[in-house]
Order: sequence, then structure tokens, then C-alpha cells
Amino acid sequence: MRHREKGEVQLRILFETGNSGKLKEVQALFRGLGHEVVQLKDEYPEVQADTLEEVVEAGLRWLWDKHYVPIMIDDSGLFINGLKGFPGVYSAYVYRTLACPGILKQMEGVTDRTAEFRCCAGYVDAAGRTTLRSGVCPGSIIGEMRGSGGFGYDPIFLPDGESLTFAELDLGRKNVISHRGRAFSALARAISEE
Ligand code: ITT
Repeated sequence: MRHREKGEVQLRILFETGNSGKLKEVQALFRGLGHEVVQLKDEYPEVQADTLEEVVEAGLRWLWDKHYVPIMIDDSGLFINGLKGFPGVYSAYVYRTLACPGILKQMEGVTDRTAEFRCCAGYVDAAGRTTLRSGVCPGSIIGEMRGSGGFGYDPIFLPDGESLTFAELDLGRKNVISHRGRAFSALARAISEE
């Protein structure tokens, strides 16, 4: 087995996202594995679908038909049990319109505050073959916003087994336990094995 020289980049992978929070997390995770992640900004049309996986599969196809090079994408969402899975696949739209204060308002009087973040990470290779990996992080919605790190719904999400919200945890710790960290770690393994 060939040993990697210090600082040597193994793979340089494009990541299509307009979300700088996601980009930072995925870049840090891949950097730790010796890979470089470069942002591609070319928003793909998000199909109306019941699952993150369907959105990712369609997004990868759209990007492949346009660029014909390997690309990664991420579709994720917050699923709150007491709100029957809301905002779920509509998380991006709901964040733009209601954001964290709006979710806290929806949660008034709701006793079941358990929730989970889900992420589907997808990769299309040079031959147009797609690989998808999913990750979940269970937790709960707290009663107020706490912390200034991270992005999106991070200030209201307390992961199971932690005393700090995603917005209070450092990026390294979030990557170890988060939906995205889990999905992209598995995706990185799959890509490296190709
Ligand atoms: P893309 O350009 O990658 O699509 P996006 O922000 O539109 O970025 P999504 O369509 O995947 O992302 O929507 C997910 C929404 O859920 C997003 O707006 C965030 O607010 C939220 N979200 C996803 N992952 C999160 C995380 O780790 N922490 C907090 N909020 C998160």
C-alpha cells in the first residue's frame, strides 16, 4: 500500500452547494481524510419528492447531464416527531420563511420534542454512476435558541447524549455525530474504494 506524503491531496472533488455551512463541514471532514473539496455553485432544480434520496438522485442526474464530471451533493432536513416529520423535505423553504423562531412557535404546546436530522450525500462518478449514503442524528428541539456556531436549525437542536446544541459544539465534534458527518464519512469510504 502506498503511503500518503504529508500534505498530499488524494482526490479533488467538486461539491455543488450554495450553503457555506455545509461546505465548511464537508471540507473539514474530507481534509481529515486527505481529500480536497471544491465548491461548485450551480443550483440544481429540487424535485418535489417524499425522500431526500429521490431529490439527490435527480439532482445528480441533472448535474451529470450538464457537466459530465464527478460531483457530490447533499440534501438534508430536520424531521420533528411532534410535528409529524415537519419541516422534513421542506426544511430549506421553511428555514427561509420561518427559521428557528418560527419552529419554536410551532412547538408551543407540543409535548413530544424528539426530532432527527437526516442527510443524504450523493456522488456521481466520471462514468455517470451514482452512489448515495444516508446519515441520521437523533436529538430534540429545545425551548430557545442557544449558540452562535453552525448554521440553519443548529441553535434549537440538542443531539442525543450531548449537553450542547449543534450551534454550541465545535465543527469537529458536530462532524463526528451529525447526520452529515455520518453520511459523508460513508460516502468518502465508498468513493475511495472505487
Ligand atoms: P444546498 O445548496 O446544498 O441545497 P440548502 O441550504 O438549500 O443547501 P437543503 O436543501 O439540504 O440545503 O435544505 C436543508 C435545510 O435544512 C437548510 O436550509 C438548513 O437550514 C437545514 N439544515 C440542513 N442541515 C443542517 C444542519 O447540519 N444544521 C442545521 N440546519 C441544517
